[in-house]
Amino acid sequence: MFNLLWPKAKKQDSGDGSQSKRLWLDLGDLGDLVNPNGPHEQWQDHGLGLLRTILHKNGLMTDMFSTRQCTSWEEVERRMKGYDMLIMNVRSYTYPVAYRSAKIFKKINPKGIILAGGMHATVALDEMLSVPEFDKICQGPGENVIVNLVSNPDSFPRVILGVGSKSMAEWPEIDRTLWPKPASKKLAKNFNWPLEPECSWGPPGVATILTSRVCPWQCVFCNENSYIPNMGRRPVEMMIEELNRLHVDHGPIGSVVIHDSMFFQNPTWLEEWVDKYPRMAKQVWPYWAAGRADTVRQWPELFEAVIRKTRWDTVSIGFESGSDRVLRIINKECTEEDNYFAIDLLTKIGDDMEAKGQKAPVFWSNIMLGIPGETREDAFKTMRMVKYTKRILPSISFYAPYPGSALGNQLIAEGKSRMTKENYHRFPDDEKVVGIDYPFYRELLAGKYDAEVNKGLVTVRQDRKNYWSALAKA
Ligand code: B12
Ligand code: SF4
Repeated sequence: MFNLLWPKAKKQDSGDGSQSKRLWLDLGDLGDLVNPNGPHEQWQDHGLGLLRTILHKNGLMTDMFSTRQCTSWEEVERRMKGYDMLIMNVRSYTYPVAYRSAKIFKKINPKGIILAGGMHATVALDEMLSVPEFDKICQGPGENVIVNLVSNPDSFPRVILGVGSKSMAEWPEIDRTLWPKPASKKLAKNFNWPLEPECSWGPPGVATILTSRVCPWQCVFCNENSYIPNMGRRPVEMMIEELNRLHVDHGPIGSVVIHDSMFFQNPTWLEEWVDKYPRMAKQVWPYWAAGRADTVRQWPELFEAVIRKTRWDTVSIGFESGSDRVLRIINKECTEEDNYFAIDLLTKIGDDMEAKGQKAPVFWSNIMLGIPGETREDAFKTMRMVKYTKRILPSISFYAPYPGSALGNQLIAEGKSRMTKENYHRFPDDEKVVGIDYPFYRELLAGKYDAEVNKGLVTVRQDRKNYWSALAKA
């Protein structure tokens, strides 16, 4: 099937990977594959994996290294020497690194060409157009354009509209050995490359995988919808076969992370998953995957079946806020009631499983603070919801105005975004929006307002006082 979709291009003069003049640069903060800042910084890029797999299957070899494997910009510069093509998957959060890398590449390889694609090219084209170093900028999906673009870049205009597959069934399995390796002995020890390291969601080695692309909702802080046209989901059996193969070739797999933005959608697919995963997988590996509170409420029996029968042990839900006012501001299309319904249901299921000696599922609970328009009382309600949740791994972030999202675009236009091309990169307590009372939020997380938060609580299930360490990059 693969060759029909991506007709073989003639093998280029680059020969094998080691002599290749084409470089794919994996992007991320310096040092994150040496001595990482946190577990999620080590995860691999499926866009890079997919497109390099397609290129290599078509005889277009690329060398690759990661800025995450380097500890200085001098090292990046040294490793970039002698290439005539640089390819990058640019997301907004890696844009500063891509920008700097492009400048260095052109400085040392002035005749070289730079091909950039990825989320940021789609949502912030103007920003990338203003940087002359980006020779070709591809918006949207790249799987059906990458071969021609890399073989013959001069035949394309500067801005290219990408071409995607109709369904993820058409994607080849990623050759994971094309991903960057951990670059220190210490990190390599528990990394399980080309699987990925564990991050407290399940046992190592971790296999990350995608079953669906693009979420149909339109939360105003998220730019998912502005990005890739909807496409068919990866068939259940294909996904199980891939996991089985990974287990044999690179395993053992300890747990799986399903990186879909929205896993708990499309009941027909989920029913098939409930039926086949426990029967066909070499092991029923526990996994992390994302849902929404309203779909849990819409299909509670299905939710329960997925949890119990397929070991959906870490349930990521974008609760975002415990206040209807804020949920409306962000067009979450979920209510406080939906959130509490999902929390109560998982608690009930977890209590029952624990009583039977099984491991109870836990929420990976995504929470945002500092949304424009949020009042102190709204924020108290959100922390109240967090404290009410019995089994929770809280992931709290200060709202970040990403380009391409409705709210992000508006705040950027109003001059209220503090994210710049030198610093999209947000550390947990970075101040991202003008006019937000960040000192208040810091005190809230440090427990200073616990009396107010606890006041409205029927059941305090978390006696944790300080949520500072739950603050994640955003
Ligand atoms: C998995 C994932 C993660 C993982 C792993 C990230 C990683 N290392 O890859 C984790 C959990 C770590 C993560 C974290 C975050 N993420 Co994230 N993540 C995703 C997710 C769900 C899937 C990414 C993916 O693999 N997609 C599938 C691949 C195949 O697509 P792709 O990489 O875009 O590549 C395609 C095209 O872009 C194009 N392409 C790419 N490169 C090139 C190059 C050329 C030359 C061409 C022609 C084409 C091309 O072709 C590819 C195939 O179609 C996306 C949502 C999404 N649907 O993409 C969000 C997403 C990328 N994440 C996002 C955000 C905001 C974050 C966080 C900041 C969230 C947070 N609040 O913490 C953090 C930041 C992490 C950090 N390091 O700082 C945003 C990015 C917004 C933006 N404008 O860039 C997205 C789009 C979600 C969203 N809708 O808001 N994320
Ligand atoms: S925040 Fe989640 S539910 Fe909302 S549009 Fe983005 S991926 Fe979908």
